[in-house]
Amino acid sequence: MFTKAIVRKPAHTYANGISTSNLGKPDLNLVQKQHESYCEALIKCGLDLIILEPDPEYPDSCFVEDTAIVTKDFGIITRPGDPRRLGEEAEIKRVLEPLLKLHFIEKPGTLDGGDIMQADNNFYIGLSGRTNLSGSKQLKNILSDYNYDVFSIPVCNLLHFKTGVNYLGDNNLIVHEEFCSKDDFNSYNKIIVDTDEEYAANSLRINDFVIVPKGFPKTKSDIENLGYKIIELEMSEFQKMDGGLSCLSLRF
Ligand code: CIR
Repeated sequence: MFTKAIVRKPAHTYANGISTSNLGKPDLNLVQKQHESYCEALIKCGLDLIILEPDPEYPDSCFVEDTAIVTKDFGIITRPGDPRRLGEEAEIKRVLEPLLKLHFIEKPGTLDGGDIMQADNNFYIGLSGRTNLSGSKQLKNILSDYNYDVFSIPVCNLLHFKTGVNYLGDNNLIVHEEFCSKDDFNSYNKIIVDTDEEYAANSLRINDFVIVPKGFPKTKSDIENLGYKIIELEMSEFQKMDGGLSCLSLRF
């Protein structure tokens, strides 16, 4: 059960962030509205929000998930893998320090929270363009000390591991085709997203709900058929900057 989340409002420099999509420039008014709806959805899921003010120096800083890994007992402050995002983690450290015992990923390690997926007692680390071997080894050492089982998985064609795979709980795993034949995931009930619904692989379970991006009816109904209550959110302005539902919060 999650009780809290950290979110950060999009800055007026948001459109200058990193993007590989060819979906056009984001609309600032709309991104702010979509962020407000996202916050309302988290509240509906039962979370108390810590809402951070925007930081125009870091256009990508609303994607707080990349700056930390949090559990109920401890947090790990990351070292974001794109140099343009290095430094975003300082504010998250400041906020988490009074709440949780903290560990840190150190140089030469790089690691983005978007590459880290927890599934009950297992943690999966995606080795992507953002998360390197040193970052992965450091994280593995920290998590092993807390008795988690830790696995690393190469990420070839996606920005982050969780762009393509997310654990819904109850042994249900939602997967992009890049990961669907991985032996590592054989023990899970896999919901494979269609190629034309890839973005919906980043759907987000929070307590009694699964938040699904709007516009992906097949994935939505597959998740609904598993018995989950659904909240649909318009994510167009985040998708333009390669961001998804999980990226916008740190839940614990
Ligand atoms: C970036 O490229 O870092 C941002 N524009 C998007 C980050 C999305 N974060 C995530 O998937 N965890």
